[in-house]
Amino acid sequence: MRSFFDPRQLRHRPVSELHNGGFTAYQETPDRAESVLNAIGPTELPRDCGEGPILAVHDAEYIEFLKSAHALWRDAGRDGDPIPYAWPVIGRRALRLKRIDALLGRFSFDATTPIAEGTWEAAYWNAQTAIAAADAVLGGERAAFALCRPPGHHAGADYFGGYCHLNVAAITAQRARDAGIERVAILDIDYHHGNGTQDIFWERDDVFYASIHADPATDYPFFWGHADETGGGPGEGATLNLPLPQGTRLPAFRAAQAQALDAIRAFDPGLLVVSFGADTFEGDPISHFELATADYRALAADIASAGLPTVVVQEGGYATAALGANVRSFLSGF
Ligand code: OKP
Ligand code: ZN
Repeated sequence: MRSFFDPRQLRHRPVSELHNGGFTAYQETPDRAESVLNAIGPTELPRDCGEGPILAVHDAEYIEFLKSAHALWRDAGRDGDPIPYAWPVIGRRALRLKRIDALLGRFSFDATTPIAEGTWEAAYWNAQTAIAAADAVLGGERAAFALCRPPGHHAGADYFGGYCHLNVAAITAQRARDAGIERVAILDIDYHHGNGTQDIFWERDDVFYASIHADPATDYPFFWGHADETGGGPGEGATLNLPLPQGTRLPAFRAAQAQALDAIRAFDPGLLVVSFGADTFEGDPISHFELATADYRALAADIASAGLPTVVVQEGGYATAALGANVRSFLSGF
């Protein structure tokens, strides 16, 4: 399978994250990508398609913020990396304040995701990697893999969080729409619900979003991904959430995925985007499903049997040493 990656994606290197009331080493490391690269062999560099396909999904003011946030933080005299800590929650006016602290709160939904010096450059090339995989499939490949890192599915049109800045799955889906594919489906099988992807396509009937994830009653991101969230307005019915309990193993996961694939087949998309997270792995340090390395091949084979042109984008997976083998197992199912 053609696979894409750009080494500039490694330049996002926050030092620490707020976790369980203290600062711990940042989990979403560049080593994750190295683990995958070592396991899957050579990848292709993306070409530079510019900001157009990013702005087709994300708000221009948000993109300007991402580019400038780290420098504004330094200008304010701060060490370390910017982390939001104050938000304009319900009832507050959407003020266009200039202060970096206010901007951080305006354009985020949580405090887990610092913006390091190289974050914009990494996020930009991360998006180009996804676009290159999309273009390969739009050009006739049966399937392609984008080794995206950082992940993307928690990022909304105008917010970051959950280790994500640019929503690579959404950018991929929109790329296909703009190339003339009338209906696109996204299957999100990361351990966590992809709140950003859901929000971006919530009111749209041309992009179907199906997600299998840990029940948000017990797991991050808590406020999205419940089974009764099915889309709004013209998008009613084009969002499908299948939360599963902690401890889920292959049989239950596979059954949920079969249900999602049935709904996707009924939607009759011209292209499928898979948000693939390997944080469903039994050895994952921040998650609580029990999938084994060999299980990923079986899940991918079920997806491949849907017979759709498919772009796989990497999302989570934090058991770094095993991540490469898990991704290789998944890709082998195609
Ligand atoms: C990104 B992806 C903080 C727990 C939440 C953020 C998880 C982000 C997961 N103590 N941390 O893999 O969906
Ligand atoms: Zn995840």
